Amino acid sequence: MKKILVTGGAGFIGSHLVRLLVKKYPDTLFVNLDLLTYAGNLANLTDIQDYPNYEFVKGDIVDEEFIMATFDAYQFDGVIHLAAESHVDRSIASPKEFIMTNIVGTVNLLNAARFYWKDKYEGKRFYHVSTDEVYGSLGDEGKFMETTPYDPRSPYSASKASSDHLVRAYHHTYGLPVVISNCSNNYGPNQFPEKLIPLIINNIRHSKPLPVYGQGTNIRDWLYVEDHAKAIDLIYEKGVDGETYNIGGNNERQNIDIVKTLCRIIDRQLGRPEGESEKLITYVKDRAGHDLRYAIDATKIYENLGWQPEVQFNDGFEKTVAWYLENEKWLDEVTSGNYLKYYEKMYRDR
Ligand code: NAD
Ligand code: TDX
Repeated sequence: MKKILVTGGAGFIGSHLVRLLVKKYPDTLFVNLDLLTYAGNLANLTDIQDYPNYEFVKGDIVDEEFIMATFDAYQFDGVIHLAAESHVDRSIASPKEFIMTNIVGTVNLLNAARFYWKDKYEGKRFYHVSTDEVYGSLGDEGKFMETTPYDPRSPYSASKASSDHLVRAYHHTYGLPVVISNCSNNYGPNQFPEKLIPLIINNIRHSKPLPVYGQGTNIRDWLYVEDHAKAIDLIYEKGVDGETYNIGGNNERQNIDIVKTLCRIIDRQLGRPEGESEKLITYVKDRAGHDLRYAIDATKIYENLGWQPEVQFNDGFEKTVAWYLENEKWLDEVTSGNYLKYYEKMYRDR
């Protein structure tokens, strides 16, 4: 049986990807290796936990011995690497964990793949799931292409840029068969409510202030998470070794428009008077080094592999809001305990 290691499969994107892969490829074993940090949650995967081609292993990619032992035990044919510290604000407050997990953790996985594949790379593949933030910040014009020079500006994006470079270096130096994708902002169910969209939904639900950084005019290119998972599957199956693919939603929005749209949809879905939630919008101190605009040119993946987003933004947004409102238990569980401390620390003096 073919065996694929997915790291970070209990997180937001990872859980959508693991679900897709486990259901689509019943003859392949998918091993989900995840440390279950604050962002990892096995409740995201209850529907597939008993599938015969799925296993969960709890562990830390920074722990070299553990990674080598896991490769030794399973003899993986491929790796899809998503495990990461993923929140920009946390990277500003505390960069070191980002260096450890995103850089050292990635190197541990690369070394293990190299060691166990012993230069016999037929049928093997190492896939690094990365971000458009490695390209830096755009002005009013232009989009990120695969050829755009790297210009990371936060500790998070610098750590992801660094791991991208290391993945490419292992390809050029040792011939490791790698692919990389750089994706824009994802939204959808199961996203931890430190990120803009679920945080705003949760605050509207509790009629708490809605913190908008700066003027709210920064722009992100939003993609529904299941479209990202489908792109990862396609790149893993059909991408060319050594290549990078940009993935994006062709769907640029200012943050303030995202927040106002959420207010409107939630007021309607909860039967609140129109305009009620918009009163909660509060402009707060800007994020340090806040990138102005991200936008992806996804021509390469469209022309070479035939991928394009399937979910329209309006439909994806309605579905996303409905999911959080229907899954209050999930939201309540992840927003209790340490989350309250995190929120207090990040937003108290803003
Ligand atoms: P997430 O924070 O929701 O999940 C990260 C997962 O990694 C969690 O399950 C966590 O427990 C696990 N993890 C963290 N440290 C670990 C460690 N040391 N060892 C093992 N597991 C560990 O992140 P996400 O939003 O699902 O992002 C997944 C990947 O996609 C990341 O690499 C991120 O950089 C990239 N990405 C995210 C977005 C986005 O919009 N969220 C966009 C582009 C790329
Ligand atoms: O409370 C908030 N208020 C606010 O105005 C938060 C949490 C965010 N924002 C702004 C900052 C950004 O301009 O909203 C925008 C989106 O912020 P995040 O959800 O934190 O995402 P971003 O910083 O754009 O990074 C995301 O996309 C790329 C993911 O977190 C990364 O993991 C991914 O690589």
